[in-house]
Amino acid sequence: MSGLGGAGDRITLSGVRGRGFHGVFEHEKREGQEFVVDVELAVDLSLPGRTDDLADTVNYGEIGATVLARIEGEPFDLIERLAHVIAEDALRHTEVDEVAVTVHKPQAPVGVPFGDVTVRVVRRREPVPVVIAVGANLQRGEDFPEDTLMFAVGALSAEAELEDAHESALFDTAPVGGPVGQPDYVNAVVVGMTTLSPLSVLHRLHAVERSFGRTREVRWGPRTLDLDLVQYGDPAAGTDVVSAREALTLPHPRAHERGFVLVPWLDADPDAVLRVGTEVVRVADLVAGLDTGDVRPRPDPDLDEGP
Ligand code: PH2
Ligand code: MG
Ligand code: MG
Repeated sequence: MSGLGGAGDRITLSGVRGRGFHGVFEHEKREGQEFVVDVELAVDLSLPGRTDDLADTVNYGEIGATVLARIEGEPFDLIERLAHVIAEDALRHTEVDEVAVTVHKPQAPVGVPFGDVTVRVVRRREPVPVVIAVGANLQRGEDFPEDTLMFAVGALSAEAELEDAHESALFDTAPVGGPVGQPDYVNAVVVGMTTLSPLSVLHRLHAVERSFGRTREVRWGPRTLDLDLVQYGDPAAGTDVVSAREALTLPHPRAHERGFVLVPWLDADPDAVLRVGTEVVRVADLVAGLDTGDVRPRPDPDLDEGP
């Protein structure tokens, strides 16, 4: 379980101080006073722990600068509001799963001798839809690719904390790219809602891949399990995340031209839309414009095949 309630990874920056003009009273807006802010971020730190690369984590210097800008910026009546906007700023970082912000106002006009007054808010992301493409074309021990796929779909919903998850039918697909002669793939798409950050979803997918024996091999080569994050958020509502970072490329740069992603996705969600550059297009329209002869629904094993 991620988040500030559990035992997960954290980045904490405390005691960021500056002069602000927040307060209900006219003299507070005129003269200003000191505000002190603590920020606690729930962030999966396993990747930067391995890579030693600042690009894989949240730069606490950046957090500090935005906090100070909020302290010194537009005056609010309430420190509740100041804490809220600082929390929203923090959640814009694609690594942050949850944030707690404490605002101290030690010189507040309380009317009695006092030590400190604080508000603390804890904020998670609003649930957003995610689209995950699943593929396999190697047998894993006793398990055929279609078995691996079915197990993986179950593990995925739990691991990526998906709500309302549902999956497409399975499709047999001809390999696209990679070494010649690799076996056909079985592909499916899972859609669901998550409150995890985009980067956490990606890390959870890699964890599921590893737990199914996947090691990182040749690009586009055969694999026991491949989980790709196709889209995070809803482009129709403008909540989708667009990212060109090496560690997180969103939306998936080739999804719009891949029948083995689009056909199962349409099966899972007939109303699906995908951002392609600056446009938001219906997956149904993309599928209609493709030659999908290489993407065949698998015969449903539950269907009676007759005498
Ligand atoms: N995945 C690839 C490369 N090629 N071809 C098909 N048909 N299905 C896949 O899932 C697939 C592929 C790289 O991830
Ligand atoms: Mg892939
Ligand atoms: Mg992949």
